[in-house]
Amino acid sequence: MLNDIRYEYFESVDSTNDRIKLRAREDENQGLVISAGQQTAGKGRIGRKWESPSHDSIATSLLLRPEEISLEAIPTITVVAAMAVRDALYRIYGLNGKIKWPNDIVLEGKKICGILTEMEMKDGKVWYVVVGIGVNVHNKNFPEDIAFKATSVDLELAKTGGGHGHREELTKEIWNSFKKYYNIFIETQDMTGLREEYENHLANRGNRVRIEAQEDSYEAVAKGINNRGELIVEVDGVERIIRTGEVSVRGIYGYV
Ligand code: BT5
Repeated sequence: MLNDIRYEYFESVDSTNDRIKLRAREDENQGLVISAGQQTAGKGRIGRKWESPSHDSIATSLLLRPEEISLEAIPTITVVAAMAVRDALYRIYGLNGKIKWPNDIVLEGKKICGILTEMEMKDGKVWYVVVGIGVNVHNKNFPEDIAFKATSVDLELAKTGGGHGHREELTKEIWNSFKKYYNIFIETQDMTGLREEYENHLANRGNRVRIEAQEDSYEAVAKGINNRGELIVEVDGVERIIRTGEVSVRGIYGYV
């Protein structure tokens, strides 16, 4: 169970995930959140870079110490976190995002949030887990390589009459929402209690997608997720399970 959440804020850090890791190794308790105004070395998955320019976006990470968790349940925490961000954006701003499995929230085909879950083992067990969330809030422009596929809260609100996001308010709403979903998840260590709601918000459900794995790339229809939070796709009438986060799932017309 995740109960109390404690917030710390820094103007600038390398990566909020890395800050949490340092604290975790110093035996900090579960529930610490570290957020930053800016990251100088924000990380995406598999060595990619995450842009979090000065005071435009949220960079926030949470320390978890799930007891007796199985290793295979760890990637599902990313899936749970995606539900929390979607929920928070909807509650505060009415922004009706879709979840692009496993770790993005998208609005009209553009990425507003990315999630990076990391963990460390000790004595053959999960020692701690870090859930890192980046959300674009005030960003108006993005670097050229991502401009076509990135958006922010303010850019989306501008389409529907204006308004601005608020980073602190949104950060707290995200983690409150995460607490709600995580405590449902942790009872069974899977998506049994969350799957239906998740699938209602899954981008590309029922549509053709391209699965891009390292050795292989093919088209499939996205069907939903299983209780482990893995993506179910169908290829020529046969179901396949997409397990690893190291594949990309793309709509066949562009990024989403
Ligand atoms: C992610 O990776 O989307 C995970 C991002 C996690 C960021 C948070 S911020 C707090 C915590 N501390 C960290 O150091 N990280 C976490 P991935 O699915 O691999 O996507 C990375 C790709 O997204 C990049 O290669 C770019 O194409 C694109 N990208 C980078 N910055 C972006 C941004 N601000 N908005 C939209 N897309 C971006």
